[in-house]
Amino acid sequence: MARHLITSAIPYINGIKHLGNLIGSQLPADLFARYQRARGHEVMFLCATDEHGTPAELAAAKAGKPVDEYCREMHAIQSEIADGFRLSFDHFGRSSSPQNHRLTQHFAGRLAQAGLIEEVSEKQVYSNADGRFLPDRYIEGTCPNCGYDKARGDQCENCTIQLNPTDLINPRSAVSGSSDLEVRETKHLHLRQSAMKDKLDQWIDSQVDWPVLTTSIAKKWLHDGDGLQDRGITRDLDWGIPVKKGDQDWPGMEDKVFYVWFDAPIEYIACGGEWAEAHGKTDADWERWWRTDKGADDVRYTQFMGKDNVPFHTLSFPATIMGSGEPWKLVDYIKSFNYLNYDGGQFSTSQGRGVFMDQALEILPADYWRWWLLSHAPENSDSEFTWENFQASVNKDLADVLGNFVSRVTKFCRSKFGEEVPAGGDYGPQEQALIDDLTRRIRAYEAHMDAIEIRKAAGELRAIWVAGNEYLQSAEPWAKFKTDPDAAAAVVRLSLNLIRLYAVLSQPFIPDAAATLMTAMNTDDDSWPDDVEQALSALPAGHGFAVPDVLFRKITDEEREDWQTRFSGTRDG
Ligand code: B3M
Ligand code: ZN
Repeated sequence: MARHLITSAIPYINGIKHLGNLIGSQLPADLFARYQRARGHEVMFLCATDEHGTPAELAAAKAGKPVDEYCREMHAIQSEIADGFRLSFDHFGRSSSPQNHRLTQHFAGRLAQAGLIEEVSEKQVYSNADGRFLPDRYIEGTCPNCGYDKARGDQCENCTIQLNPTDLINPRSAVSGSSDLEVRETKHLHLRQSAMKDKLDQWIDSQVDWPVLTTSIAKKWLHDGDGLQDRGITRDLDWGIPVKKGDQDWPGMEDKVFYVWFDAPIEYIACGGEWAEAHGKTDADWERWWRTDKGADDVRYTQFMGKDNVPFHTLSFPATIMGSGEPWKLVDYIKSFNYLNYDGGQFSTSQGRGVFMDQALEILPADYWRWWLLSHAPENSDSEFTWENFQASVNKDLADVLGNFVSRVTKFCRSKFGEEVPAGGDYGPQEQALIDDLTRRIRAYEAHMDAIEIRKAAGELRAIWVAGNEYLQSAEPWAKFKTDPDAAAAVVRLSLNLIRLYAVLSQPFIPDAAATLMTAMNTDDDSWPDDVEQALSALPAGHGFAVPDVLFRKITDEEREDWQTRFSGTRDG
């Protein structure tokens, strides 16, 4: 039994995520976690909400709520939606947890001891009226480029030009509106990533099996321009993890918090501690996943994320871990994704464009979305969601192929033999050919799943469903029944067993349908088909079953048009 530690990029707290976010990390991570569990391996699957930084503060202000209350509520909402999509996290934590506060401060202390943190004096805008330094995006003014009067200190949203706060004409505080601003000196902490450049470079080079998307992004950041830059890891915000060295105060850092991207990946580890606390476990129980001196040396750690998150996971976070000089588990494999586009444009949270996770579940059950998203995962290039394609895939793959097979077999059996697996007849050459074909295909499916080649795995699973349909079509139990009922019984017995096999193989993709099939087949034998012939006799003659309700319904043209219109604009808030 192998041990798999799996993390998904942790979604920002500011609002409900769209389907592009879902397929960019959480859903593929769930597929992999479910698959490894189904193969009998031990899995620790962790995710959390990313609760710090300006987006959280701004979203809370917009909602008119204190930021801690806003985060608590949004965490509960995101957690419920994750359940709705059947994301099988062992724990869905929060980056604002006490565990993450302690661990983030601990790492900062270790990095400081190792000489990897530098205090840098910077000039920054201070607001007298607010009594605080303002982060760049908390300063508003007129854009020097296009004249837009609500440009932010980091960027003008109107013409997209990158700005410095001092570029703005008539700058004012976005917090209070006050224009009583001045530039003052203040100290910030920088993580000396440049000092670790060679070590990181070697480490990336040793990852021979990583996807090109992952390594090419890391290499670009290591070598392009002036190479790997040191990174500011502190911010002037109220909400966040106070800057300390372990449990010691850090002189000069009293009003500052850590930068969100410093503490967010550390939450992967802290989440293990939250899991232990939530389940009445000990520190040793989570440390055996995360510390190579405490049992994690035989753990395989896989991370899932969108491509924009790759630099932080290939460089900054490993720099934090390596720099600490402590035996924390480093990632073994990073699976990264391109973007999913929406109907001729981009999904956008800020513009409310596309389909959001809560809306998706309002119109169709999770499995419909899971199947489409996973079978169209943006692995090798960006991919696009269109309603036509969604309708076609669901109707064909799920309803016509899988659903139809289940319905035909169970109904035919009920009408001719009753609701139990029929006895009589032996498997002949046609059955043997099917078993051989399925054996080859299942081995290929496993190989794709092990390699996290999601589209290929989905394609193979679809082919496995098709093989059953083709077998049934050519074995013709309905014709055989008239002349040789025993031969028909053998076909039906094999086909009912195929339904159980399909449930086991399909569970990582479509868990609810798989559960429905297992219940209908009246079995909890979910053992993996290492031996296909054996797997196809798991349900013996005389074993009772029930005809399930329609497994997948078809999406009608009216529905498709209706949804197309409903989701063509933008969502408010
Ligand atoms: N919250 C960005 C994102 O959701 C960020 C990921 C953090 S992973 C440590 O895409
Ligand atoms: Zn502008």
